[in-house]
Amino acid sequence: MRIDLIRWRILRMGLRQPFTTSFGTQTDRTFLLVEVGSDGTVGWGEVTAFSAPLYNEEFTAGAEEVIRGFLAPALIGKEMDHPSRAHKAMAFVRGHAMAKAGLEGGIWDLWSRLQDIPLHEALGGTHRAVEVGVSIGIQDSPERLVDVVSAFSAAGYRRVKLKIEPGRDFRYVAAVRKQFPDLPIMVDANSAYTLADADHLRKMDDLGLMMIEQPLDHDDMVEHAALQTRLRTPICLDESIRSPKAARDAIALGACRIINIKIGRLGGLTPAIHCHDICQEAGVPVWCGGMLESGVGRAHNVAVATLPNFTLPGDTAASSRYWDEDIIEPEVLVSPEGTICPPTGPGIGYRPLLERIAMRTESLVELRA
Ligand code: OSB
Ligand code: MG
Repeated sequence: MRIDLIRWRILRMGLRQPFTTSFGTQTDRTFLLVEVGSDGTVGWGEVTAFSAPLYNEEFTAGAEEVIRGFLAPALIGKEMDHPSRAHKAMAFVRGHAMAKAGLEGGIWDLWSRLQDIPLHEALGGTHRAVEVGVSIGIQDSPERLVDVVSAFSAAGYRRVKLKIEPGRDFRYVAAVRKQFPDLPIMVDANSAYTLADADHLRKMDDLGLMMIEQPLDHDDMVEHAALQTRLRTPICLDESIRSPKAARDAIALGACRIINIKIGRLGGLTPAIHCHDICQEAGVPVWCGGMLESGVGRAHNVAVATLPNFTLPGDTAASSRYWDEDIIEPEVLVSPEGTICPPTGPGIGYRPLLERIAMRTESLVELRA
C-alpha cells in the first residue's frame, strides 16, 4: 500500500467525571485523532498525549508540531508492505513515542482493513475475550471511594485500580479492602513516593494487593529494584517502560514483576508487541494500560490486549465510564462478567462517527501525496 493521505485533528471531549491522579485533575480530554489513507481506504489512530506534559514530556500541541514537521513528511507517499515499516520510517526522530504511535496505529488499522482482517488478528491476538478492570481516580474521602468501588464492582469489572498519593493512600485502600475482602485490588501512585517512603509503602503488604504501580520516579529503575526487595506486593512499572529495551532492563534489574503496556508510551503497536514478547519469554505478565482514550484509541487497546501474555485485567474500561457519547459505533461495552469481546470486522472493527468527530474538532490539517 502507498500512503497517499495523512489527516490529523485536535479534538476536545468532556469527561463524564473529573479524573484525579497524583499529578493533577482532568475534566476534559484534548487529543489528536489521525487518519492515514491509501487509495480511498482510511485507517484511524489516536495520539494519547495529554494537553499538558504531566504524565510524560509529550503534550498535544507538541505532538502536532512533531507530526507536521517531521513524522508525516517521512510517511507520505511511501510504499509500505507491512505496518512495522512505519515504525522504522519514524525511528530517526528521537522520542515523541505517542506522536509516532498515533500515526503507526492509523497505518495498522489501514493495513488490516486492506487485508480484510480484524486488527487483533493482524497483531497475532489469541484471547477471544479481554478481561477488564477499572482505574479509579483519587476521591475526597475513604467513604466516597468505597461507594465508587461498589458501583464498578457491581457493574462487573474484574479488578479495581485505586489511584493513591501521600496522605490519601493506606486509609483509603484499607477501607475498600475491609468492605470487599475478595475483590482484586491494585494501586497506582504515578511516581508520588520516594525510596524514603519504603516503610510506609510496606504497610500495603497487609492489604493483599495484586500490585503497586509506579510508586517511584517516572524515569527510575534502580530504586524500584531496591524497593521491590523490601515489598512483598509486586511492583508494576508504567511510566518507566518507554521501550522494549526498558522492559528487558527492568526485568534484569528486578525493578518490577509485572509490566503495564501502553501503546502510546512505547511508541506504537510494533514496539508494544515486541515488549509483550520480551515479557512473555521472561515469564512476566502484562496488562493493557489506558490514557483516558476515545473509542479509537480504546479499540487499539482492546486489540493489543488479545495477545497471549496479557493475562491480567487491563484499564480498557467501557466507553460509558468516560464519555456520554463516544465517537465510535458500537461503543465499547463491558459484559456483566467483566470482559470485552473484540469485534470481528476488519481493522479496529468499530466505526468512527464522522459527524460526532466533526462536532468536536477544533482544528484539522491534511497532507496528500
Ligand atoms: O497511570 O495509568 C495511568 C490516566 C491518566 C494518566 C495515567 C494513568 C491513567 C489511568 C487511567 O490510570 C486509565 C484509563 O482508564 O484510561
Ligand atoms: Mg499508571
